[in-house]
Amino acid sequence: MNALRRHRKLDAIWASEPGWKGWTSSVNHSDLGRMFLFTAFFFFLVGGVLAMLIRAQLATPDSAFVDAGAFAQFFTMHGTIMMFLFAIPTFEGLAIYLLPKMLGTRDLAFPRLTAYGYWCYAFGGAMLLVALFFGIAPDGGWFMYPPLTGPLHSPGINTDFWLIGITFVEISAICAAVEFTVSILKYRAPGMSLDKMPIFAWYALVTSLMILTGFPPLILGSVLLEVERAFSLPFFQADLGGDSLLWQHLFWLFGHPEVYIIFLPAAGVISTVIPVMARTTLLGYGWIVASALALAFLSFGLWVHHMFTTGIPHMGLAFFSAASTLVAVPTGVQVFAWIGTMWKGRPELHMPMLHILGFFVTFIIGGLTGVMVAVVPFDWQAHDTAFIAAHLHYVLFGGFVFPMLAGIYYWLPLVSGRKRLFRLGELAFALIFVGFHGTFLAMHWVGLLGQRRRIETYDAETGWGVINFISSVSSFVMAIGLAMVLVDIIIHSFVAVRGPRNPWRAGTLEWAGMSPPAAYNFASLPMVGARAPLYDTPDLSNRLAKGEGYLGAPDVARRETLMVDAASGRLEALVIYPGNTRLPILMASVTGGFFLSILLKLFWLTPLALAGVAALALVWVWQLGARDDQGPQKVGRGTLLPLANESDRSPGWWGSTFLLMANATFFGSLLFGYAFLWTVAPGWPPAQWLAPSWVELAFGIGAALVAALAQHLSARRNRAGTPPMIALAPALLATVATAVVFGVLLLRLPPPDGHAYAATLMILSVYGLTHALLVLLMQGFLILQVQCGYTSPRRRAGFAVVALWSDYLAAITVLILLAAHLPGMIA
Ligand code: HEM
Ligand SMILES: [Cu+2]
Repeated sequence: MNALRRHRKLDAIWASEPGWKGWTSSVNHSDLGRMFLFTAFFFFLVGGVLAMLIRAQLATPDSAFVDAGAFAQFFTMHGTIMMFLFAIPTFEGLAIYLLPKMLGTRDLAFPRLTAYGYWCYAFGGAMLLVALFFGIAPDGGWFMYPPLTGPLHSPGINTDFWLIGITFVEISAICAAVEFTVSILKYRAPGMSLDKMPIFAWYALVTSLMILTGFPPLILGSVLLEVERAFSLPFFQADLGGDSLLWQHLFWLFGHPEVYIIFLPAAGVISTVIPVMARTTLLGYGWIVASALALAFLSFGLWVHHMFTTGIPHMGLAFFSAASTLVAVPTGVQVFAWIGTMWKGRPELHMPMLHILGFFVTFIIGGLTGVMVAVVPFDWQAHDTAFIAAHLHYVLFGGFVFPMLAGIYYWLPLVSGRKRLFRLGELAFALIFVGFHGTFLAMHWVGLLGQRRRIETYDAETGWGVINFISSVSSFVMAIGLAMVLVDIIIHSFVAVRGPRNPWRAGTLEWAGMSPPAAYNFASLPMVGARAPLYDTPDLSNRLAKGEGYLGAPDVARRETLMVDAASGRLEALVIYPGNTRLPILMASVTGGFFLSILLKLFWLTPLALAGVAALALVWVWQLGARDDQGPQKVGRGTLLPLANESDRSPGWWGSTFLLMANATFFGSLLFGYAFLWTVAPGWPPAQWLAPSWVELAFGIGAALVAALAQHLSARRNRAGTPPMIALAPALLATVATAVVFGVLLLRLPPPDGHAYAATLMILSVYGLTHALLVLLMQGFLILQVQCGYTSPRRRAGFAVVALWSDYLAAITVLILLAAHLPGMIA
């Protein structure tokens, strides 16, 4: 097959539908990555306009440009949009677009999930925009502290938009994180062992693991606060056994790691761009990976430094203060590795490099003020002043926006296949740089003079007028610069001339495909033997186009890629992807129906929407089944591989594993909340207990364990070729028994709106019941598959997946029942 015929055939298999249809049915990562980035930049614009409104209001003393209520919505929505609808989605979009190309594969692990995540993000973001448009946007600050945001002080719908919209958007972050983790570990080019992975993939892996463990506490917090607002269960109300500090703990358990979730991808861009611009290799690859891991690990122990002024015990203050200053160490390692890389090579000052220099200056200043506020006595002075707002912008703008601008200019020629025509970018950079420092140096200054953050006006006597005026004028200079970048990109996309394939002469695989990239990325998949394959094999692109790699003979019309061993990169299996479908957008709409039903208090709709999601999920999974065994498949270069779905460790198994990791953090945060309230909240222990029962405890734990064991037994029987139903039926029955135990627990609880104790137990039981029902659904589905001939000793992937979930159910059942019964028995 010649290169042109190969291209035509692959294109026919992989292309999205033309026109409008393609937007809603594409599951291709290049399309979805671009859609993510486009939407995220749109939100950056909205957030930027809000920032301009804030700065316009603060420019002069006694300003009456906007009133206090609107101002509160503006700063809340600015912070919310920038953190949740711009920064995280920009990382997601960039990684969705780039990762498969860098890793040498054809798509991410779960293409339909990519699309589902995008639509959840788009719909959730739209909900917040609607609120802003109608003037009913959230106004309690981006960290939403109760009791201000509780039912008593914020009775309107504003806060609900935040809690529900952000939870909806978070789904997309969890989807993307599961997807990146599995793709990076399992979907690489053969031969790419972990130590040959492009550095950006390492950062994306660490970031994804952080999302999986960092976002669930926030999701939990939002769920609890929304439940408190909608159904009066008191989690954060001190007079009913709750504690508003619980929110702060849950929020900052997420919020502090969030800063690194934003910074690490940016560091990944910097580590990718600097060596190429300096015409050398990255200095200290191993050290950089180690320090990224160390940062991730450390960041989870630091959340309390956002709460230094809440009356934490002195020992705690000392510990968290020391830990916070310690973060400077791994960050420093990376900064020195970057400087060393430039030292080693011969840096050229191309456009991306300008923004990297902007990053260095800004981020280092932000890091220094960060060490200042890690020192408790200073923080007591600076807390909630403009100084903190300025510090956070130095870190976020310096540590994220500048690197992303560098990344845009670096990868733009790849995306468009063109080269830049005018030198607009250089001027834009100068304006952004000067404008940024003018704005926020001034804010440090008035902060030290005592200006609090989030105030909408101040007296002329304060003497802050001139400084604020400088800040506001500078911010408009910055805005002009940012607008100029936009114009530059638009001109580039439509007017500029065709450029060479690999203009920066980079060594990583994303430059080895066509330019602009084809829907299938590579005509055949490379065998990788080095960290920079294009330096090793300069004619790699042509050889891949000629079909010298794997999967270069598209005889059957199906989307294929390879799966490898996670550590060594040895070939393991052939993966077949689903094609274009509108299932993801449909499922995201029904998911949206669920969230809307709660927002608008249309509770009759809630169970309908849930049933809809479950039904669509079953269709989704059913489509992956096969009626007969395929056996080993030819993947080119004389190699035979089994299908990924004919193994125990299928993509679904890997996906479930990491999804359960996020789920377990959610559950762990819930137990943490229970223990936290128990130890510090006023009014514990409660007057009224659940009547504890040894029988229930033993019966529930027994049932859940039997279910898990029988599930494993069914997998073993199926693999051995003996009928699995004999074990599946008891597994199903034992799961029913587990569900009944949770149901009984729910009915026996003291009134949940009376005390936080009963409220927390209620959430725990609902969590257990939901999981029992979920496992029931899976078992029922598996039984249906067995009955319809969709399983065999070879086609056994489903058994391992259900076993994983029923193990999880057993574990949480034990913990929930112990939490419910033991305290009462001991007391
Ligand atoms: C585009 C240039 C930007 C300007 C001019 C700007 C300006 C401002 C101003 C004036 C405030 C209010 C401070 C106060 O209330 O005292 C603010 C708050 C905030 N900004 Fe920005 N900002 C910009 C970009 C960003 C970016 C890129 C991020 C994050 C990725 C961000 C995140 C935040 C957050 C989290 C808050 C706190 C909101 C709150 O207090 O609830 N900003 N910004
Ligand atoms: Cu922090």
